[in-house]
Amino acid sequence: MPPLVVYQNYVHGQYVSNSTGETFEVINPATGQVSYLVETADADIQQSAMASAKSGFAIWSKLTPIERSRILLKAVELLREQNDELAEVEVLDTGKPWQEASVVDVVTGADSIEFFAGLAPSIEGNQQPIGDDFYYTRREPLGICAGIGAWNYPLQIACWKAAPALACGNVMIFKPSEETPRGAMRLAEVFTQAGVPDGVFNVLQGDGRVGAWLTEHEDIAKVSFTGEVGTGKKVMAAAAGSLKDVTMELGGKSPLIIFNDADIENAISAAMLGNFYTQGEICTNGTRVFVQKDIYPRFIERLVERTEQNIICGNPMNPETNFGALISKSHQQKVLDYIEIGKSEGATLLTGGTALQPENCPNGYFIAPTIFTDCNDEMTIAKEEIFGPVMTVLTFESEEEVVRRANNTQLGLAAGVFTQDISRAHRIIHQMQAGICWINAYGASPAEMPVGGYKMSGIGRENGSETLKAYTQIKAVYVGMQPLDSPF
Ligand code: TXE
Repeated sequence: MPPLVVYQNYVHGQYVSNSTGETFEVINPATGQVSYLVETADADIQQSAMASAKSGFAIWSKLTPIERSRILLKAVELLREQNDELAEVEVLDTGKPWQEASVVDVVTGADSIEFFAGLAPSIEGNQQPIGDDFYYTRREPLGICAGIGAWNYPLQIACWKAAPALACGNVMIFKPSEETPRGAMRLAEVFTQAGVPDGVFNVLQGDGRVGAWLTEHEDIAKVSFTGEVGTGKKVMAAAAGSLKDVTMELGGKSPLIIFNDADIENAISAAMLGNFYTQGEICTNGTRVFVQKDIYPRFIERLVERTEQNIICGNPMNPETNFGALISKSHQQKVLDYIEIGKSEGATLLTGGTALQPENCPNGYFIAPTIFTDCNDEMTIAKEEIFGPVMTVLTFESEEEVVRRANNTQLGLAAGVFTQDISRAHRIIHQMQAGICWINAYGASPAEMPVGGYKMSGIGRENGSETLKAYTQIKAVYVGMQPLDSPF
């Protein structure tokens, strides 16, 4: 058995070794085998990353926006050139199918960097005459930003946080999830190859302790966090100590509403995408599927048919596979526990409900695509984020009823509606207490579109021109053109 590769922290344009020798294992979810080790960012690494970020900021923030844009666009070119290699890294770290990673993960990361690189030169202030005097404003960078990532889209999340931050002249120290360390490392390498100065994008490895150090550090101006609601609360509480700005991209339990007049095959595609794509590990998933009474029998019949016929679970690197492994054994168990709760609370298990052991990946963390019906809003599987391939189907009769029930949650990340009645589509969506909505679609999240949650699902946005403002601060400058008028 060859010795395991040991990856390190990326500081000031290179990999650096820690002093403690502390490492942690990373497991390939599809095989259950340890893929490699990673050195934890110990105190020495943390200090050097902060010093490196300061020196990187001194250079990067002095470039003109168009100079930053050029370098970031070079990084976009490199990401696209390395698409397949980077997609494989994501498959081996996350267990998601190659079929997805090769067309979504790197592409959507590169697109976000391209989008904000294009906006960078448009950052400008205002000027207004005040009599003979005048004032003007400057949009200035914040300084050192921290990015903290979740494990479901490692490279994409790192790109979505770095893109607006760097475009505005900030620098970033990024900590990926300890489950999926490599995507962010590869992004750091690409940034260096593209000419991003050392210290502008450092990557620290480790668990919540490294994340907490970043969140509490007084030299961090802003924290952008992606993860569970519970963790988000901890991050925000820690950030309060030094009054940091925060962006929070948290969990959801989003409604997908299907009316009687919906295109049934399209609606079923949305329900399956919104529960089984990335084996259900997507925060915006439409996991509460509300189906109007008349269409319900036909919807359920076709949904089960397509679920049992069209989902190919197995080795994620096999291009035929469209349904991969969950991130870890403990997460697999957590999802299986939710399935048991669903059964014990009286829901009907229509299909799935068990762990799977595909022939080509017998030791991976797989769960069959699972559908529950005869559900009610009080059930645990209708209220809590499961973050796995478990669909909860509910029925409704009227618009008023479904709007009330869909909104009856502290979460508010996403919502979807399927109907051919265009007025009803907008009427329903305008009443949804959610930040990311789809009409006769589900899941698409282009760089141009701002995404983020209402209520407990988050604060702030990622992507979209809105997000640029979150990475600059406004300085107002008043200019006196006359001798100062003073009573003293
Ligand atoms: O989150 P965790 P996970 C959500 C998704 C689900 C969760 C899954 O809905 O709820 O993310 O990701 C670090 N101080 N989204 O399990 O456990 C930890 O090391 C600072 C929403 O990874 O919260 C990891 O890097 N950091 C999203 C990160 O926090 C801490 C899209 C997240 O860990 C910390 C994708 C602490 N005290 C997933 N404790 C969206 N809305 O767009 C842990 N961490």
